[in-house]
Amino acid sequence: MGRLEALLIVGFAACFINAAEGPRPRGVGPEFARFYESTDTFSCISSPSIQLPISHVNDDFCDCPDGSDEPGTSACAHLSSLSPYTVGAVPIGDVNTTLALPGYYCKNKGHQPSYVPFTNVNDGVCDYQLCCDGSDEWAKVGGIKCDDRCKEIGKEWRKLDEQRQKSASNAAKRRKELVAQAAILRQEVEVKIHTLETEIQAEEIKLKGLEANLAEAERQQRGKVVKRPGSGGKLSMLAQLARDRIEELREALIEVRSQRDMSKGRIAELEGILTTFKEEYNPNFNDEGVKRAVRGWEDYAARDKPTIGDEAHDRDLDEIAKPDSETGAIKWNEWEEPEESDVDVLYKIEAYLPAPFRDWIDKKLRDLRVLLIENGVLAPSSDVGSSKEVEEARNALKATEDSLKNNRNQLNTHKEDLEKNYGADDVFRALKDQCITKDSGEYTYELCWLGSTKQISKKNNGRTTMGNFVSIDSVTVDDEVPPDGKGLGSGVRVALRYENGQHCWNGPNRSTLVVLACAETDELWKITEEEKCVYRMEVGTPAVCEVAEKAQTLKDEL
Ligand code: MAN
Repeated sequence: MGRLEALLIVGFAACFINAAEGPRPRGVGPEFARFYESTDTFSCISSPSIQLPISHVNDDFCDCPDGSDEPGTSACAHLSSLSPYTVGAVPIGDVNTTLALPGYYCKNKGHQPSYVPFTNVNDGVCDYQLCCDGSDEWAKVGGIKCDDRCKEIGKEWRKLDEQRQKSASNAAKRRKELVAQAAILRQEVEVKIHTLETEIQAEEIKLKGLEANLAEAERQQRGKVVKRPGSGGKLSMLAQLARDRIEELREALIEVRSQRDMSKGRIAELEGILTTFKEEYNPNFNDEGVKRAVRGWEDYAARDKPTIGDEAHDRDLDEIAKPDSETGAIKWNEWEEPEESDVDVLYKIEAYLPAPFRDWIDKKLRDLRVLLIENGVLAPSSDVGSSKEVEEARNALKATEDSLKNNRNQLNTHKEDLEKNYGADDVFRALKDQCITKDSGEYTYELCWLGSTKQISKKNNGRTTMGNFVSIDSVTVDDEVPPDGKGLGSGVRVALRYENGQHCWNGPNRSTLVVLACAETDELWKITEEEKCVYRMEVGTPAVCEVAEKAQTLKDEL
């Protein structure tokens, strides 16, 4: 709208005062009313030394360097950073030329009051979004008439606002639950650390004992008299020898019997052949060799035949060939004495001593032998390490060492975990490893909290890692929030960085920036591939609700 034209329309009348709101000129919000109280002069807000007659307020001519004399017109709109003709923020000497007012104040009765940029005042367009009462077009430039729609807009807004508030309160409640869950999980880690520390302490003490045990067992082993493994006293040795010998004979008997049976069969076969031969040969044929053979056979057949293995004899042999363990003929175990001590072998004096004294002597003699070996007087036993005691001591030590190592590793892992950044109030601890998904195009996208992001092909189910969680960060965004509220809005937002995903052909390793905004439930709203293999996920979650509020408050304070 032309400046002169506006001047004509506005005239002095533009200075109309809204009686219901108290005496303040058009376009002035209540928080600035005090600057406009005088009825004769007006002092520019940022430069009070510049004083104007009251008639200059809203006369559609920009007098004050900060535009404060034109709260209800667009005369000073050129000072706004939104204006293409901005001269604002350009200091003229000491004078501040930044707009002193946030905009044109729309009272919006029945809805929320708000400020409209000065550039929008009397521009011939109804700005119902900010000025539902239509007062921004009070001059009716070009015949435009903006009806007051605050009643309906306010009603709709209140309905939505109620939903928003309900949703925000649910989200805040959910966040509280997450924080409480996270606190329990943290406590569990702390308890684990405490338990592990106690276990480790006990194991360290135990280890020292076991090391000493092993050293002593090895020391004793070095001092042992070397004996044939398994040997005991003389009687025991004799029993062992007899047992072995009998076993040898038993096996030989079975073998001889089997050979006898075979020979018996062959003799019967041969006798059958010769019997037939004698019956069938031709005596008229004068063959001296044949006649001699027949005579020999007749002599053989006439002799008393020895009995080779009649049934009774065979039964006896069967009995004899049975092992002692089966027949119980000799109970060898009863003849085998427990292993004798080294002292038994060295000296037999203990046989005459009472048991406790004998043990004492035994120990002393062992110690003496060890001492002699350690001082090079006696040669050590060559089979150190083979005794049951050493083996057991070594196994016990190894088991405790392994357990200690494992416990120390676990302790470190838990301690590191407590140091990790899980976001404000540790909240992401409660979400860790949970995943959410969204279908988009040819893929299903997956976000696992503090885990990885993935692209899953709908065609072949192939999974491509788009990044592994690295850090919690924050980014500044400036997005419109869609009517369903599933958008980032504007301000500082918590962001999770996922890097080092699968390598992209002819490109970088895949990475994802996950930007979070407050929502009632965890939901993947939008996935974009900003550059080749560089992804961005916009995600709603209650986990950041208070954080969003805090960030916003901080921003406002700044
Ligand atoms: C796959 C997907 C895409 C990516 C290309 C790069 O098709 O991971 O997101 O752009 O590989 O070759």
